[in-house]
Amino acid sequence: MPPPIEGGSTVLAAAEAELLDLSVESGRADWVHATYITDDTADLATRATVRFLAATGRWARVASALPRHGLSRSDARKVDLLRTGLPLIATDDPALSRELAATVNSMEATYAKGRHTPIGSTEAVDLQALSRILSGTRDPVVLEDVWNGWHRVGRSLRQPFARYVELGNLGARELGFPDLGAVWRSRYDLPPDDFAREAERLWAEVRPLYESLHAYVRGRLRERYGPDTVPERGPIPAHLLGNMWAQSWESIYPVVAPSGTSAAYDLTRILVDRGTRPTDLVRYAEGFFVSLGLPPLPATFWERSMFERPRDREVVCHASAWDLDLVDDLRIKMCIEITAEDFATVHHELGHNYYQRAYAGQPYLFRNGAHDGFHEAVGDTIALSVTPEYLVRIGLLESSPDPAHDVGLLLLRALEKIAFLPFGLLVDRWRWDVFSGAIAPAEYNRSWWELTARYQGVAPPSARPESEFDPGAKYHVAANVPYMRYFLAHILQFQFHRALVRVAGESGPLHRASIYGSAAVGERLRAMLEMGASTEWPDALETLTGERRMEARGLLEYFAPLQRWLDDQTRRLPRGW
Ligand code: X8Z
Ligand code: ZN
Repeated sequence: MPPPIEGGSTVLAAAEAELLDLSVESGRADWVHATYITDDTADLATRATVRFLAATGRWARVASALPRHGLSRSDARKVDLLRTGLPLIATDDPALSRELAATVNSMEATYAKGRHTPIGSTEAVDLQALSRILSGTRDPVVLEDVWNGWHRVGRSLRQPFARYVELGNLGARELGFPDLGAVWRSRYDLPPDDFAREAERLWAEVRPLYESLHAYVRGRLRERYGPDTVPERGPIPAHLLGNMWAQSWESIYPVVAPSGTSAAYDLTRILVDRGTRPTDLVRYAEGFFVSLGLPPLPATFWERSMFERPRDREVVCHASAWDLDLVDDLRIKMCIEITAEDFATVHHELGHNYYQRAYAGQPYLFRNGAHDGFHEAVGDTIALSVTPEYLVRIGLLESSPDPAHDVGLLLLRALEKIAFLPFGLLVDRWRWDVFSGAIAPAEYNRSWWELTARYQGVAPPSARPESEFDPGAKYHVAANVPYMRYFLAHILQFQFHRALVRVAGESGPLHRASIYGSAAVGERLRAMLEMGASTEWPDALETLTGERRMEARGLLEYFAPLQRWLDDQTRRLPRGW
């Protein structure tokens, strides 16, 4: 037999060198397209994507043919990552590959350019403006109009989406997968079916808490909007939950907050009153990472990032974090608004940047999160430490509110995090079935709302015909970004938080504990981040938490005081839908 180990490593080294180069080229073209959408930038981005995807597919085929038994553990892992590491797989046919990449780019651009003219207005406005109305208005007629108006954007994505599903599956099948959804599920160091069960296991652990929150919120909305608008036992109308996708409900906190348990402070108000600018918001977030002993962001981050929506051109406003040279050309692209929500989101995005920077020393194929849920969880973990005491320490709050207000703070946090869980799960439950063919194009919309009803207990304001395409009104569906990562991150961030506050030597309830300023936490975090995707994720989890399984225990412990309170509040209310 030839010496396969040598051969394997040589092939992989050649693959990594070429792919690093093409990935940087394609990333730069994507950046220009996302921050300046025109037909020309779309074309350039598509060309670069096709080159990169085609090379990845070619190397995946070469590497898959290597004799597996001769590969080191690390090389075998690289072969798996070559096959499954990207959310899109090119087909062997260059024309079809090009069509696939162009379709995804154009769906993302269509989404980014979506506008609606609200009733009573003469100006067509973007998603952010519509979201502001949805979160700040309580007139159900206005809410329904805004909700309907944005969802109309999904309609034009129906045809291209169906084509993208066909083409995406084609590439997946050429690599030996049944469909693209199976590729997405196979990135978790588990057989794909086991992973689907793992997600359901985690959901079952947190579902009772979600049902309590749901029952409570439905009861309060019923008091506000009346029994004709909000049913006693059925699903909650989606347009009343303060968010376009009913995925997190923190903006209706003022509607559902019980008297006497206000959240004790309004971070949005504080930030606005102080004249905070978008870059200041990012500085706060950077300051947190620096307090852990991590280095400040490079000067180029501040020069090259996009922090605000430009007035003169179309951009993709959906927040994202980038590493353009896969070393230290870190950037975020975001249309920052001065709100508590975006305060949390900048922490989220910088979590990506600090992860990217920490694993930059790894070989190309390991420059990634342990799994994608880890990548999404890092910044959120930091944001969980934005406690009242932390805000006092950085001078945003004068004094820490009385612990009697904790139920208010926890309710606010639950509206953000617990409300999200079923949504985080259902988006890819739906896409997995779409890719597998279990859901046919003629059933796209019906099946979407069936899952929404089943998992979230939420319903559209009125019946949605099959001529609509409501999944397309969600960024990640339009832009081909897998979504299960966010569900996992919403569990993991509490597991991380629980472990790290102990490292920081904090005692007391989890929701009051902050890791701010702890060098010991910084060391622990860095050790995990630097591993990138070089080993199976349980190793990374163990490095950070000492545990090898994803567990909802941290989340349940964090919200335990709220769970007791909700159970008490909802004793006489119906549960479920
Ligand atoms: O897309 C994001 C981030 C960018 S990775 C802003 N998130 C999901 C969403 O907005 O739907 C964060 C939470 C869930
Ligand atoms: Zn993210």
